[in-house]
Amino acid sequence: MKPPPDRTGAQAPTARPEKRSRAKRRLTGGLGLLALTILLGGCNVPAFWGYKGDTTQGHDEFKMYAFTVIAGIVVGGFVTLLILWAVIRYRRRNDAIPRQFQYHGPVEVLYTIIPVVIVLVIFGFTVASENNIDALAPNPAVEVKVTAFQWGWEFQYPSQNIVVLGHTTQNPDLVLPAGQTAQITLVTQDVIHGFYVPAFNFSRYAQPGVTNQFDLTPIAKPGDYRAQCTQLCGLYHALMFFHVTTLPPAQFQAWLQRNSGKSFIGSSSHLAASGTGVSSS
Ligand SMILES: [Cu+2]
Repeated sequence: MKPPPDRTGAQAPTARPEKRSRAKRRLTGGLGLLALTILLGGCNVPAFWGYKGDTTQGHDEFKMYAFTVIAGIVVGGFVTLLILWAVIRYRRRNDAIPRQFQYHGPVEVLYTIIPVVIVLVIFGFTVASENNIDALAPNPAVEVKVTAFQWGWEFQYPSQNIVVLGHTTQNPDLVLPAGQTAQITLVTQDVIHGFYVPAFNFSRYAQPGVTNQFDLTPIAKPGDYRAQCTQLCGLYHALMFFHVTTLPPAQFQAWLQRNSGKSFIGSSSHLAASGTGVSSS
């Protein structure tokens, strides 16, 4: 179909190219400023209502989350600017019909390529983050076998032959060294359970027939964290709590030595004996 004649082209004012280049400069300057703000602010990324996580692995997850939110803000902001620009720049000024056309090849190629590039970049960062989070240290400070069952948890320290067991109303403690890496081997005795420490920003399934291994490197500041099963696993799922207690490395080693070969049920009599002042359950 033949396009209707261009009725606006004849009166293009001479000042327009200059105006356009000024607008372009402003847009480029604005985008540059935005990028600079993000780059400079990179040292202290805002939380965006997310957990930063009290482990190295949790921090990595948080960084990925923050990066994705920032990417969303940049893309959303840019699209909003483009919409506003189009609305204002091409608003109806008179009854003249603007130039009519159906296709704009370069723009269509651009708005296909840019989202694909954005998705690929986010994918790349996701893979890198996952690899960091799932990486297993060759020499962890301690190894713990965690067994989930209906309805409780067993924490076993194979090298020291220590067992901490807890179920329903007797919440057990998972004792870890603060600032050092613990390697967890997670299994289930029956159905699917979820190993979840909210403040660690970390969760893993305990699946029948699957052995999950991961590292947790808590922050150097000792702490006491509430944790729970996140998979509806039967009648007393709601009682499947446990605690994670992180001790300074020297105190942790003392705890290991003192309790070597011992078994505990439920709360932290073994911790109270260590004089850490940590209480649980
Ligand atoms: Cu469970």
